[in-house]
Formats: sequence, C-alpha cells, structure tokens
Amino acid sequence: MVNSQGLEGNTELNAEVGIILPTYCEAQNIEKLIGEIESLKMDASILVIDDSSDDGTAEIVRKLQKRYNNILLFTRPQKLGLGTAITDGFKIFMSLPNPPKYIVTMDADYSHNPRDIPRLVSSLKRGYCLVVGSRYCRGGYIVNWSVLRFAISKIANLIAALVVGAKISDYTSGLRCYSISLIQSIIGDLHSQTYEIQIETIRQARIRKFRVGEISITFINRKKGKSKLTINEVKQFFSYIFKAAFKK
Ligand SMILES: Nc1nc2c(ncn2[C@@H]2O[C@H](COP(=O)(O)OP(=O)(O)OP(=O)(O)O)[C@@H](O)[C@H]2O)c(=O)[nH]1
Ligand SMILES: [Mg+2]
Repeated sequence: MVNSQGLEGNTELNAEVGIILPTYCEAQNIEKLIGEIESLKMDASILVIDDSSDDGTAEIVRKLQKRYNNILLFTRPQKLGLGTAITDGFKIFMSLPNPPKYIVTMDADYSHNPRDIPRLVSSLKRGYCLVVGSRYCRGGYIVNWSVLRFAISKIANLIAALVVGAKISDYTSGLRCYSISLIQSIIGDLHSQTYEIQIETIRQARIRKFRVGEISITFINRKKGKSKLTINEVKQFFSYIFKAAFKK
C-alpha cells in the first residue's frame, strides 16, 4: 500500500514507539537489524527512510513488510543526507493518524544494538525528553574504530560540549530516544542536511530547557557495507558547530 505521501505500508498503526532507520546502501545489514528489532516484541513501528539505494535495500524492506505488518518505507529520489532523512522521519511519524509517543533513531549499519532500544525508552519514561545512547560515559564502549575516526568523534564532542553545554558525554551518537512533545517543539528549527542533526537536536532541546540525559551503550563499527561519512559531511558538521557558537 502506498499512500498519498509516497509512504509504503500500514499507516494506521498505533504503536507506542516509532523507530527511524535511515538507509543508504544497507542491503547487507537491514534484514538482520529489522529481524532483531522484531524479536524484541516491543509495541513499536519501524520507518525506513531510504535514499534510492542501488544495492536493493528498499526491495529487502518490501520483502520484510510481507512478514511483519509494522514496517513503513519512505523512498527519496537520491542521497539527500542523514539530517534530512531523520527530520523527514520525524515529520512522517507526526503526520500519522496515531503518532508514537516516543521516537527512536538508530544507524542501520548494525553498529547499534537493538537491545538498547527498550533501555532508552524506559529512561525516557523516567522524566527525560531526549536520551542519548552514549559511547563516552562510564560503561560506554567503542569496538573496532580507527584512531582517526575516534579522534574526529572526540574533537566533535569536545567542541559540541563547549557550544551546547548539555550534561552529556556523547553529542554525536545516532542512537537516541525522543519524546514526541520534544520533536513537535523543535521540528520547525531543524535545518541540518547531514550529521550535524545530532548536535542540532540536542541544542534545540537545551534552548527550550527540555531534560536531556544519556545511558551507556557499546558501539560496534560496521562489519558490512561502507561508511557514508565523507570529508564534506565532516566540514558541514564543524561549520554548524562554529555557527552555533556565535549565535549564543
Ligand atoms: N537515507 C539516508 N541515510 C543515510 C545517509 N547517509 C548515511 N545514512 C545512514 O545513516 C546511518 C549512519 O551512517 P554511517 O555511514 O554508518 O555513518 P556513521 O555511523 O556516522 O559513520 P561510521 O562510523 O563511518 O559508520 C546508516 O544507517 C546510513 O545508511 C543519507 O544521505 N540518506
Ligand atoms: Mg556507522
């Protein structure tokens, strides 16, 4: 079923949690990831935002839609960036007849463990509006990253901490849970195209004095498929942070 927005799947779902999976060429990861999310038997729906991956990612998702009735697929015409994929995901979930109460975002490259989703959601229920899965707090780990990748992430986090000043240790983690009320409040101010979305959401939440927290996670570098992080995206990321610093 394709609705007027170009959304494929059952839009009448009424799940407590909405999970956004942005994909660009994740054919080698998406089936295992969705299978594991489904095995958690949560009250959740899954929304895949695919940028016309040429490796058949969307076809795999369509096949999975026949097995599970809680998967939505939104296909965009070309690679448009992680930031807009996430904001499109927020807008789609908000536009459904029964929007979820909590929205989780996670990478679809199998770096994030689906078993952390229930932990994130229960932390949110304890009074937070945004909970980040942190690799840098006590108990958090990163497995199999290059020194360069780790250094870029650490520098980005140090600068983000200075600019945004939330009491968390990981601003760039893609595994998070948001309350729908937070999303409704910040959506009009989200303009990120790529990875800077992770900082922009926390910054906008802080500006509005929403409670932001974190739980520890273990991040395992992707074993299959290629990273989509390019030098251009790193530049766009730092450019956002520096602009935000001067807006303070
Ligand atoms: N729809 C969409 N998804 C994207 C885009 N860029 C990245 N993604 C997805 O966003 C998630 C994170 O991308 P990765 O390439 O793993 O980047 P990363 O995790 O920040 O960096 P690595 O550590 O190098 O893996 C993955 O699920 C990607 O498929 C994009 O332009 N559009
Ligand atoms: Mg990754």
